[in-house]
Amino acid sequence: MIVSPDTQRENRVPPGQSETLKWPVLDAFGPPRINTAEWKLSLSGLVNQPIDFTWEQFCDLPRVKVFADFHCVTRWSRLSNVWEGVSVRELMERAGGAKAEARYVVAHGYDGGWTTNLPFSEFLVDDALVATHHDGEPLTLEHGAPARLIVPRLYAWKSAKWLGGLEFLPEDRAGFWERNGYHMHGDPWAEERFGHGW
Ligand SMILES: Nc1nc2c(c(=O)[nH]1)N[C@H]1C(S)=C(S)[C@@H](COP(=O)(O)O)O[C@H]1N2
Ligand SMILES: [Mo]
Repeated sequence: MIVSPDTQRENRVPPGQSETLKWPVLDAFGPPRINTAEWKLSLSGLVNQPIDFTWEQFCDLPRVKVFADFHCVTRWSRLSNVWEGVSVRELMERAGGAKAEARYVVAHGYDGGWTTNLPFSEFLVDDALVATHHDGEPLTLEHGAPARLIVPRLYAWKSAKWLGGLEFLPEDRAGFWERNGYHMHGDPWAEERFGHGW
């Protein structure tokens, strides 16, 4: 099991957050219906070998478990989650690695073009994965099934549910909430909730 470094802090609840034992559902448009026969996960843009995984191909990849906390910008934190899925490092290897110019990532959801952006250096870390399971159970549709991105070190809105694509870019490009004022980076320990111009 990979242990997310923030779970080893003495105080695991970032400033301005409160612990919740429940797991609230938050999204902009509600869940899309995704048929795994049609599902794909595409890695595109600045990777050496752009690739589309079918559901079968994705399920055949080596899997990891990650122990991590989950911090929502609406001020709840759910501690001690066990996520299971495919590490982003594994996915990047299958795409031949990123090109040197790749500096940012845009994650695309299947929910009507929803996106979120993050720095590549925050994405390619040991505790980031594309998860299919949470605490030993398959993800429910409302929490992002069949597969969602999990980036534990950033606020939860960067963890795209219903993940369909990862796009690698030379420059930052605001996603859905970021265009509406959310922070381009989103570090919960620095309370990067809202960005410039908010
Ligand atoms: N595709 C997609 N992913 C998304 C969202 C969304 O609207 N669409 N909302 C984000 C927000 S704002 C949060 S706080 C987390 C919430 O995840 P949860 O509903 O599993 O708690 O999902 C994030 N991922
Ligand atoms: Mo959120």
